[in-house]
Amino acid sequence: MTMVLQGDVKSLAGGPFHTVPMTTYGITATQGKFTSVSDDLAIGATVSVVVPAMNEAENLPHVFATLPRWVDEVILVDGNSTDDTVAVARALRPGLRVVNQTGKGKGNALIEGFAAASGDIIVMIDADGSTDGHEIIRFVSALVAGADFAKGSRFTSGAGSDDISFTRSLGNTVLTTLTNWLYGTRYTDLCYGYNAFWARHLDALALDCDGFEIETLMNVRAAKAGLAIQEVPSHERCRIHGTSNLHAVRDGWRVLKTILRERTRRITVPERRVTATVSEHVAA
Ligand SMILES: Nc1nc2c(ncn2[C@@H]2O[C@H](COP(=O)(O)OP(=O)(O)OP(=O)(O)O)[C@@H](O)[C@H]2O)c(=O)[nH]1
Ligand SMILES: [Mg+2]
Repeated sequence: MTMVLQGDVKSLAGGPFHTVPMTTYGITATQGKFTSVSDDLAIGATVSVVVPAMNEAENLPHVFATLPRWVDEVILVDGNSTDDTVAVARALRPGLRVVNQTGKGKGNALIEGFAAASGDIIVMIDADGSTDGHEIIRFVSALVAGADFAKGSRFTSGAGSDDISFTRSLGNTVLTTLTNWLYGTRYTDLCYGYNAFWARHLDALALDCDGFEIETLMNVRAAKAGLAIQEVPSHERCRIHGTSNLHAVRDGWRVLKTILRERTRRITVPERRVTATVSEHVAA
């Protein structure tokens, strides 16, 4: 049986359609087009994948190979790479959209990529091979089933990490616990770069930071905005080639400051606009 969500919900196999009003699920219709995303699920929402990348040319063949074919749009946000990141990405993925990041940092890259995305659902994954595109279905399923924000976790049932060190794990646990205490959340993982959300919530998230604290900011703002958040089990792999851009102490400090500052900070909703250059590439 194939379930069709984000549109009317229909049973497709073995008989007449049973249509359930979309409002039952608290979602609105997009258009009459449905995409089959698995043997059991078809969705009416479009999906954009935003990939921040800085010198990841060697990893992109692996990363792009894991992306499901039903993804509508892939946006690579290039952080002024000095290797062949953009050329490799374009060769691998006809129709790829490239955003040339105007600022610095992963946070800035994601914000500019999100602003350029046209999908109903936005998924963020890393370009170093640590996040597996095959898991996108889990995030999308959580969203079409009713979540506003699907948050990857390496520390929930069925999840894991091949990569996290003892020090990072300890730091993440402390920061996650502090966040849960201050914001009444029940997160099992705070600093993980695999999330997905409905694009319509971008204004509520009002993202405005530059660095690796972006994931924390998203998690905290989603809670402050009262979004329905669902954790999704994810298995983090090791970066395949190259070295991490994250510095545990410097970036941990930025995360801590973000958690504390957000307690008293009112969110000002910025105008949603594309500030970076976007170039389309269609294969000949
Ligand atoms: N465009 C852009 N991408 C960035 C920037 N900094 C990091 N990234 C990308 O963001 C993703 C995550 O960065 P990593 O350096 O792997 O950091 P991390 O995954 O948090 O840390 P590790 O677990 O050690 O790999 C990768 O795809 C990077 O290429 C940046 O300034 N600009
Ligand atoms: Mg990484």
